[in-house]
Amino acid sequence: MKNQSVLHLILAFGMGMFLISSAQADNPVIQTRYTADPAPVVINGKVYLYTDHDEPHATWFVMKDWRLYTSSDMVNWTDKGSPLSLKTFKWAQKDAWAPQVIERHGKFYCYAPMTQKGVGMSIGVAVADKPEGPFHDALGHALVHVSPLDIDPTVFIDKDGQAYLYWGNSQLYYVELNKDMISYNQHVGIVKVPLTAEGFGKRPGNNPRFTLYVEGPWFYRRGNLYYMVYAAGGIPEFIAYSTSPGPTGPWTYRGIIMPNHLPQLAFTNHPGVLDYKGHSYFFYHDQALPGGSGFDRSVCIEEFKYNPDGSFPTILPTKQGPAPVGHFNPYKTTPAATIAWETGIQTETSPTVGVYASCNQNGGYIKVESVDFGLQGPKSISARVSSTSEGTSIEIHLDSVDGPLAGTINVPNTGALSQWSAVQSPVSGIKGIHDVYFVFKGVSDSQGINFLSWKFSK
Ligand code: FUB
Repeated sequence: MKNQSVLHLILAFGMGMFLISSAQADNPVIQTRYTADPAPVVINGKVYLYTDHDEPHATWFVMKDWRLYTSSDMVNWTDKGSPLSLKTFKWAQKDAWAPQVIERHGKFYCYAPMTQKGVGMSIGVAVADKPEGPFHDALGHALVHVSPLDIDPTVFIDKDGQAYLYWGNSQLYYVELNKDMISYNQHVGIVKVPLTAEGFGKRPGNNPRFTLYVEGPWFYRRGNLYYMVYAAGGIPEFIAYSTSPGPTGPWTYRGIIMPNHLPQLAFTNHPGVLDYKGHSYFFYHDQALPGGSGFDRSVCIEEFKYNPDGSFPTILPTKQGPAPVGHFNPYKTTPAATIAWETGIQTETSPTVGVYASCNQNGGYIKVESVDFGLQGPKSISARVSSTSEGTSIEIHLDSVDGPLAGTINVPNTGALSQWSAVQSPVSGIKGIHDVYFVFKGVSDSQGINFLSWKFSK
């Protein structure tokens, strides 16, 4: 009897932990794919999160394309597909590694490292008219190549208009980009930053890599202070930073931001830092998704506050990630590939309609967080769906996957998965702010639902 009570207690505690963690599980922020090396940027009031992408079941960095996700609240991320890939660069062989994108004069420049046939890692630049792409190779050859470890470009335009591109593994280089953003000042040339103990921290012992700097630099300015945040180590990497009064140094080592001893972290890490809607965010990657590893990583986000002197606090990885900064508007057409958390969902890209969500797992769901329906709630939902089976549906639940049922979208057999149908269903009992769960029912391996978009109406 006593043993049974203890068992019940353990089970109850375990379930409680499960419910708490599943209700808060918003890191990693992208679950439909393995993503790494986050490069966030604010464009027209929205966060554009560029990432690279680890192929599943990888035992090395197998990376073929770059991905884009957008958000206006830091919790719901819309999959915008792949704006560029190795195919964008004719001279690229493999290794679509850490990118960064910046806007100048209405054009968008993506700096990205990749292995150049017969040469080694080199950094290319692609340009687009829109942040979603398509990007095309601006040069037809690499922008910079100075060493076999030319990776991890970070780009920044200073207040005086001068743009800088820093990069490098085990060495840190920079060039001063010209205003065209696709060439650099040849008089200054490629500058190798002196890696001193004062600037980048000294490794213990007589390590041939003298300083802590490894890779993944993230360069920006805050007030009058320039920051270089980077992966440091050895392995596993931690995230450290240095600051400088000017864009090209001298640098002063300022310490560790994210330590490396936590099991959910991968053996690499890679920072991105962003201010958005009055909050500061730290982007990094871990290996916490199911099947995750050092070669199957996932982008995560933490909110933080700078100390009053501009220094970083220690930032530890969390499962819950940042709180939403603003509420989601359900009365506009929303791509179904807008996800705070999901189970059993894939996102795919169609050349005709763009990115859509699909589900073949009965009970699979998409959670959209902190949706503001207002005091007068909606009466209906319209959606674009496709299916080749009978009897499938998408249930709308509030606040948890088995929370109150607000409506059901019955999905018709549209004849082909590429054949989309607009459907409308009544909803009831919704007002105020809720997490919305789209729960897929009646689906199986052989009968799935494709879900393109949704919109509630009053
Ligand atoms: O993703 C490939 C490499 O791993 C990146 O370029 C490094 O920053 C490390 O994250």
